[in-house]
Order: sequence, then C-alpha cells, then structure tokens
Amino acid sequence: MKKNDLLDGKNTLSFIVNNGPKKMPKKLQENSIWAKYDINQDGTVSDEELERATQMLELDLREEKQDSQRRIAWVAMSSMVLYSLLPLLPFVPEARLSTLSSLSDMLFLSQASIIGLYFGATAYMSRKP
Ligand SMILES: [Ca+2]
Repeated sequence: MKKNDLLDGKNTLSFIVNNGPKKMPKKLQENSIWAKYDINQDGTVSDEELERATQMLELDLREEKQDSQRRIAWVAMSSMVLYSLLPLLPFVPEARLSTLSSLSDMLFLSQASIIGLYFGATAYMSRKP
C-alpha cells in the first residue's frame, strides 16, 4: 500500500487497523518511584495494586490528620490548666491578676470550643463510612 492510497479514503480504515501502533506491554523505567507499588513483585503494577496503594496513602493521611487534631486539643486543654494555675505562682505580681482575669474569659471560651470541635469532629468522622 502506497501513501497516496490513504488520500482517497477508500482503504484508510484497513490501513490504520493493520498498520496502527503495535500493542506493547507497558513497563516501568528503571528505579521508578512506582516500582514500590508492585506488591506481589511480579514486575507489573496492576490497577488493583495502584488502588490498594492509594487506599493505604489515604489511611496514612487520615491518621496523620487525626494525630495533629488530637495534639491541638491537648495543647488547648493544657493551656487552660496552666492559665488557671498562673495566678497561684509566687512570681506573678498582684497588680497583674486583673489583667490575667480579663484575658481568661476569651481564652477559656476559645480553648474550650477547640476541644469541643475536636470531639465533635471525631464523633462525625467515626460515623462516616
Ligand atoms: Ca504486581
């Protein structure tokens, strides 16, 4: 078949079907970052293996997020405890106690809301499938 035969459109389809790109098996380049997803070590990264790797990554990220949220809640709670102990410390002058008390309302409200939101979010996330 000559190249000019393509122009008449008659045999174009059969030409494409017979001479189209050969189906080559896909393979990873050497030291590919995707090679670690070949769980069963058979040399190919199947769709299933990629799916599983994605799920593992999502689980890791979710756990990391929960860890940081838990840490934030702990910091909020301990800051409330420390703040309430502050007036009892001997080196805090009496003149500053009124300043401390005026700040405490907003501080306790905001820190308690952080803790409350943490528990709410945890309860919501655990209910989600
Ligand atoms: Ca595999």
